Amino acid sequence: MRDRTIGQPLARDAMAYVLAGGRGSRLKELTDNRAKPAVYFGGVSRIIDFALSNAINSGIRRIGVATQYKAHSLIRHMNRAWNFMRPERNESFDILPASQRVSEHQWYEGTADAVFQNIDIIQAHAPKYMVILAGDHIYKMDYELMLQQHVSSGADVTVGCLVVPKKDATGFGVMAMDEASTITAFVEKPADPPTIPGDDAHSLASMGIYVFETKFLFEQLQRDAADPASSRDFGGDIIPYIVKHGKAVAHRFTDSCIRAAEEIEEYWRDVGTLDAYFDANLDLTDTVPKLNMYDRDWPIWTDQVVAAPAKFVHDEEGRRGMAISSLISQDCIVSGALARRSLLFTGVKMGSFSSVEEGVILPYCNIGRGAQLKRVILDSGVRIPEGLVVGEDPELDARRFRRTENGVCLITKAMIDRLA
Ligand code: ADQ
Ligand code: ADP
Repeated sequence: MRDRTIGQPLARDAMAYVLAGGRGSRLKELTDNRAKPAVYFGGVSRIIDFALSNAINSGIRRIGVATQYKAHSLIRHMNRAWNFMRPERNESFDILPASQRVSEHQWYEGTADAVFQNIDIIQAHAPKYMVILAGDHIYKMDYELMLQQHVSSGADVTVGCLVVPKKDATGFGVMAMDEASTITAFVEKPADPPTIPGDDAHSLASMGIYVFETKFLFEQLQRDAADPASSRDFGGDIIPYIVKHGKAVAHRFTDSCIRAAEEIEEYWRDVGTLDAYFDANLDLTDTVPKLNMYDRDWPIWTDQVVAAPAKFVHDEEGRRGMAISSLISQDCIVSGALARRSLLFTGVKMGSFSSVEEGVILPYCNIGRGAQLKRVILDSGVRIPEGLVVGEDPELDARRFRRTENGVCLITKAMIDRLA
């Protein structure tokens, strides 16, 4: 819970800085033309909406987003969805593409460089604290709690962390801490991750989110920029240095922000692979999903297009249009067709006798008459030809589409063009 005795929320003195430049290459063709933070999620949102909504819901009113890889779709989305900040109230929203501001390097070299190159812009907003975030995770978190811990512990840096199975920890920064939560060791992406004392099966992993006092962060970035051996990365360079030479403190993630008692587990997902992405979307079709998207106290803000309501109609032969355990967005038309355990994003059309079972159908797809799709992800704008069957013949599917270990098929426009 928030500590009310501290007085004025610290979030009002903070700037959130979202790192949104990574590709997310394990999402394969889904990130051929857009960065991972721009990938659609949960029927109406994009992945980056979660970090940005957390910032806004935490009370942070100054936000910067560093973009790099294939940023067009991401920038277009943020311009549409996130342009409500008011400079006259000391609010700001800056989109910061790599633009050779302090050096001849065309790109941000690493995550720390993506902040370093924009120091002058941050300084103009004069925040006391910087909350560095990643733009590619699905979770709800109150950053005010992390700011409060940062101030009361007197840390140089506070690192958000969570417990993960040891076998998954190789992809994270892994840390050890003492009883006062001071981080005593930090290794970035270790081949053999150290485990939590007394629990061989789990490790304490960095979420890649950090709180600094701005002045201290700038000193560290300048020191790091002068070090020719550095890769200019928070996880690889800045955090390990502070753990050794200063005071780094761990903040345990709780999605305690306004959780109903019956919500069972802490929810944080990386959705970095197609299977993880598919599962996290499908989870939302459960009767009581682990991630509550209907929480009016912690809304996930996004772009809302001007569109007609979703519509379910009988077709000309009298067959009903139906959706069961599914999320159907605006502007969808389900005509004499069936969607089961599926998500239809904005503007999806399903023709007569077609069916989708366990489908993640991104915006403006068109599913032709009689098509039968099982366990699919359709990229935005895909037109499924009449009568196409997917999910019955694994070998055929694997030849035509990208089929994952768990038997999920990703289908893109280019793959459909190759069928013709
Ligand atoms: P990774 O997620 O592997 O590890 P990285 O690939 O650097 O780290 O991405 C971090 C964030 O920065 C992502 O949101 C990405 O989109 C963005 N990003 C990457 N390169 C960028 C660039 N050049 N410019 C702008 N943005 C960029 C990190 C930490 C680990 C931690 C995990 C948790 O290094 O210690 O455990 O995050 O997921
Ligand atoms: P991304 O899917 O990453 O945004 P796309 O080029 O696939 O990139 O998306 C096209 C965008 O154009 C969609 O986000 C949507 O807003 C819009 N769009 C596509 N098709 C239609 C359509 N039929 N009607 C209205 N808007 C559309």
